[in-house]
Amino acid sequence: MISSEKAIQLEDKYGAHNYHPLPVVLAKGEGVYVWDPEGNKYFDFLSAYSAVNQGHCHPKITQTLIDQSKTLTLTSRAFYNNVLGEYEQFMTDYFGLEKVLPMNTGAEAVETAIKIARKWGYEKKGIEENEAVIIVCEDNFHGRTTTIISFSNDPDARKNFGPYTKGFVKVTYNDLGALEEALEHPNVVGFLVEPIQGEAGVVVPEDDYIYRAAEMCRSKNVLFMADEIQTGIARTGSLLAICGNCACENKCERGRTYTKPDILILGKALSGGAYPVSAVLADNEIMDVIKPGQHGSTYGGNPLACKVAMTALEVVEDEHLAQNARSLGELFRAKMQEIVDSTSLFVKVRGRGLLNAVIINDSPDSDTAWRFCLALKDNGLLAKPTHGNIIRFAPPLVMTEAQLLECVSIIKKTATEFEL
Ligand code: IF1
Repeated sequence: MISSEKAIQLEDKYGAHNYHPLPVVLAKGEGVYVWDPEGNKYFDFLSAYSAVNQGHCHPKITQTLIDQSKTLTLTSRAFYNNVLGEYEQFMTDYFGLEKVLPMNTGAEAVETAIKIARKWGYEKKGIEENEAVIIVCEDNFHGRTTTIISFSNDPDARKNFGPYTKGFVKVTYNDLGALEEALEHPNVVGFLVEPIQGEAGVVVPEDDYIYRAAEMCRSKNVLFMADEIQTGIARTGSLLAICGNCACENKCERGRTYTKPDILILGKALSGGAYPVSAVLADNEIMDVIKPGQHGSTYGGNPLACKVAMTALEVVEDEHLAQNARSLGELFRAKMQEIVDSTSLFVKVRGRGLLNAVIINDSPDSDTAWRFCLALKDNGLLAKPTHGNIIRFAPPLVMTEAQLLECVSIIKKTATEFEL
């Protein structure tokens, strides 16, 4: 096996420099752990940006991948395959919407949702051609395609990638007044929102924000479009973050604060990290605006993806990952709060379920969060700064309480030793 040093050199020399990784090379993963080529073991506190909620190389998911890869992997949608229909039934049952459109990556699913919303706007709402508007939030992150970065306000994501796609207006996140005002515009077809803003630094809105935003959209005949790519699949302590505080797992009773989205966007942990799988769900009334030839993807809906996703979702249910994320999340924030109170390094811990962040007591332009992550790595825990002085903590949801407490002591030890 090549050394860490060699692996880093090769990426540096032959790969585009579109990332700035922490200097650690991962060669193996199992559950909540990853190993480098030299055999050092780490707790993974990023979970591939919340794609491996089910843990690294989950044996059931891996087995499904192996079995189906020996049977049939890709047919294209020029023909039917014997898994897609079963998967579509499974998905619509699981998430409670009538139809699903399968894609591969998160950004593709967001693009799909945008296309569906616009088409619905023209064909069902009677908006004049090319005039549809979608409301998005300041500091959103929905992916990297040309259209999606057109409505980003992150200069790195946008600058010199223009000309930009039109038809988006931005409102302040977690501000119902701003949304209400934007909804007055007669050409609005949808409101696209992250139930918790991930990339912005795990920004958790007011408890009733999502619920009320969806109600406001409904009253204006505007589609409520939930991007649950990062927050979904049990990450925040319920199957979907829009389940709010209801006590569901998967067979959810749809508690009082559950918000039914008009368009639900999923990706990442839909496959448990084994394969790129994304999906858009909506009821017939909305999904049926898409007709043959109007949207698709070579790999979307392939039998390998469908089988992997079904197993990945079964694992979420069988292993009670939403419940585990919920209870471990509460424990994590309580323990981290003690560290926040007893050291000067952190200002705040926030999050929901196992999607959490700590804010470092330094300017957003400082490299303190980066240096702290390097120190954490040296102590056996991998996390990554999001925006300057914020560190996201998002371990796989298969973590045990004992493992979580071990991680908290690593963070505490690192914080105590750390020189600002
Ligand atoms: C990268 C963050 C996570 C997402 C939401 C769509 C997508 C994402 C809410 C697109 C992707 C990623 C991609 C990753 C960094 C990352 C991220 F730091 F930006 F916020 F997860 F924490 N909607 N999120 O979070 O999905 O096309 O990537 O499959 O390296 O850019 P994708």
